[in-house]
Amino acid sequence: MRTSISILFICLVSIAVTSVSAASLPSAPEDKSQAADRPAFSAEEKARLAAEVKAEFLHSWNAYKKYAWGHDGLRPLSKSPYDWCSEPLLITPLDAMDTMILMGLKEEADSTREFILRTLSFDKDCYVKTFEVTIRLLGGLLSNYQLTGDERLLNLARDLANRLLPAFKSPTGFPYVEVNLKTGAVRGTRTNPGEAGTLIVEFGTLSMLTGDPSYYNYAKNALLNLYERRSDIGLVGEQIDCETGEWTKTDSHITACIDSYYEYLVKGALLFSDEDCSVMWRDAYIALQNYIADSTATGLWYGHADMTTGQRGKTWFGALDAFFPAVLALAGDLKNAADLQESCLKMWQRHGIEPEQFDYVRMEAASPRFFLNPEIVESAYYLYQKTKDPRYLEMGKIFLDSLKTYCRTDAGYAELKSVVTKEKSDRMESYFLAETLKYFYLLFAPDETLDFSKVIFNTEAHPIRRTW
Ligand code: DMJ
Repeated sequence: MRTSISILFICLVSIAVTSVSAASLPSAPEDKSQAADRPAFSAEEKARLAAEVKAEFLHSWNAYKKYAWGHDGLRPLSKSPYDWCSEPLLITPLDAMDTMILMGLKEEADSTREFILRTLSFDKDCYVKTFEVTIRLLGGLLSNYQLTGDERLLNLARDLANRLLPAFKSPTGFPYVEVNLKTGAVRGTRTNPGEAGTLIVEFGTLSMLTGDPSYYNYAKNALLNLYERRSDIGLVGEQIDCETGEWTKTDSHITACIDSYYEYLVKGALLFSDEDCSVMWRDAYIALQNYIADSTATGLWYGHADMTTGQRGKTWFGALDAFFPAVLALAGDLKNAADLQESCLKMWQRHGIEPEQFDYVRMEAASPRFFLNPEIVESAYYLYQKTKDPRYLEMGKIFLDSLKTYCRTDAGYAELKSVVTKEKSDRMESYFLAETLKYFYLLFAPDETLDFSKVIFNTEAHPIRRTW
């Protein structure tokens, strides 16, 4: 057994720190890049692009209101709604609400909030994914509570979290994949680091806002237990059983099933000054640089390797993996963040839009679907905030133009079955409004729209302010 980090019961003392500090994270050398050599984007051009994004948000939101109001999401081709369970959980309105606030759509945000508070009850006999509901609904409630001061949102957040807590009652402390919101029954033992390790921003914030440390401790315990089960070379796999604690898939990478576990180590360290998260990130970062990072003739990528042997597996990277430049930038490694973002741009430009999975040796789509993902825009936004290099505004403009060209419909935006053929698929996920368009907007909008240095975004782009 490795040296264990003891579970620190958090001390809910109120400290007068309002900005999020990177002091506790190990940092790599910063690269100031060539920002000074690039032509600046004029304020007018930035304002024009921000207005364009806002118009696209309204186009998509109004389509949701017209064809799917009161439901979880919109099918833009059939102009019909979809729900996650037999009764709607208002996923799209709740996920999209803080984007409206940031875009200055106050009346729309206010009426959406009143509708949610009038309509939404979590007392539903319905199995939900612990991870998805945490990042979209709990994260959305907490950020909207902070943005509006409406205590009813915090009460709803607490009610939801209490209904999710039975998921954590596994022998390992890793949450079951699904939990029934009414009965507390759980199901799904095969979980992964992404789902088990992407909870501390939301549950930790709830602890800080309510004074009840139990939420933080459940999420932290899951992180510590993942760390305990890392391999001798410091990697985690992509599937683990929450009852036995055994790894059931040992492929290691930064894509789906692992991705945001790394993100929340960095964010947990920053948002809560949590030294354990800082240490766990430091060790993870070393292992990632040793075994997952891949410097090739086509650029810097992060591929696959076996968690036990470190042997290189697939040379695949994908749309979801494009969150990693943002994480590297947040953790202080601007050089690798910038290099990886250049690779992401190459992946995007190969087919005119990024695929779900991309073989970076063959430079071809390995899985050609596209789900309107935000990550590549998120990384452009973080890098722009950290460097002010207009290169990232240029990238954002390229991404926005492609999205409008290939995914826009007369009822919102549609996913693609294939980035090669550009055939559309009938779904617009709530994160398109919560994340993709929010990060586009923040990239182009004036810095005063949201002080980047004072918030930590959850993995669904809901900004959390450290008020404790
Ligand atoms: C979002 O729900 C979140 O960003 C999550 O962390 C990963 N997948 C989607 C968007 O691609």
